Amino acid sequence: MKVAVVGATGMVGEVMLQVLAERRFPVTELLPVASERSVGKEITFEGKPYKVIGLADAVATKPDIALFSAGGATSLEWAPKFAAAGTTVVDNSSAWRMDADKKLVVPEINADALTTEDKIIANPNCSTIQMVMALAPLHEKYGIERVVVSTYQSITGTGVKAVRQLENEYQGIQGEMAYPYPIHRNALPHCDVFEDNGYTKEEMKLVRETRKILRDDSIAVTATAIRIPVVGGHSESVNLQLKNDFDLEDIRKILNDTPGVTVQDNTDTNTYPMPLYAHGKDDVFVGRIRRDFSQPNSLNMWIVADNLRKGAATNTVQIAEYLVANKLVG
Ligand code: A2P
Ligand code: 11C
Repeated sequence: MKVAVVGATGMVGEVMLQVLAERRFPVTELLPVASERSVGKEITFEGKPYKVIGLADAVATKPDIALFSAGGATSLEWAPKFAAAGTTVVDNSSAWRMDADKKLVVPEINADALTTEDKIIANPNCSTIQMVMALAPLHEKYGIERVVVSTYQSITGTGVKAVRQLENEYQGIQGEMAYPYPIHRNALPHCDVFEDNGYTKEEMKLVRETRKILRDDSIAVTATAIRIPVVGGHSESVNLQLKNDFDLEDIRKILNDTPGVTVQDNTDTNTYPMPLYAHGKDDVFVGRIRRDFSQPNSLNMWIVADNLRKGAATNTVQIAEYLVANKLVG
């Protein structure tokens, strides 16, 4: 496969390159793409140096697949140009996710909907991916009525500028701010921009994307998204109200048996998911699974994943793997 990575110099793009190499994706030619600022810059893939090229040059070489993580504006403008050249785009931005004609894919859940007609495929938001990985098998067995989620999100979700802001604040250096307030020793109830309804866009992604991926608009979802000074991954406190009563051991068993999910749940040994341990891993970790005694058919759980891996790069590469394995590309 001739593979373009658009945003190859960015935080997610770098992890995409790592994941492509680790998973031995069949790359016959790699095209690292970034903004004009980076054209000519060298990056390394599988130990070999590659020169960064611009978007127009990348389209002209007609790659089989383009993995995009260069922001929504770049995706809106350039994904259709790649698609018109015959390239299948897997886009990690929010640009196409809620477009009625575009599939929003978590391979373990809904890749079966993909066909050769899908030339722009959307990768969901990181906080949505890790949540639906745990929700999908429970929805299938018990039916989900309502989800109440609060997130504790890594600064890596914001990008390099935020990582620099935290490092500067550690060291007491005044520098460029990615957030309106200090993030060191702080928690900001503010991820992405505010919408007119009083929620942030990040919170509404959890609502809209969850329903689209689980193919069920009847699921009620409400979210509060918080940025915390952590780098390893996003954490989520999730309260689920199911349509039917459940056996807690069965919930644990279902999650244990779900590919891509690891249950870490033993209060005797202080075993529970944490971003420190999820960092660098591809699985979604679930723990603190317990009945919510305050209302019927309800439970609480704690879900953690590396937002740059399963939340972004890994999921994108898994979609590309599905396309290759099912001869939907190339
Ligand atoms: P560049 O490094 O040249 O700015 P991050 O989210 O970590 O900031 O990374 C964003 C990625 O998207 C980088 O690789 C960045 O390239 C790329 N990018 C940003 N704007 C554009 C653009 N207009 N065209 C192509 N790539 C872009
Ligand atoms: C965050 N979830 O942690 C965001 C990052 O819609 O793809 C990814 C934004 C997106 O801030």
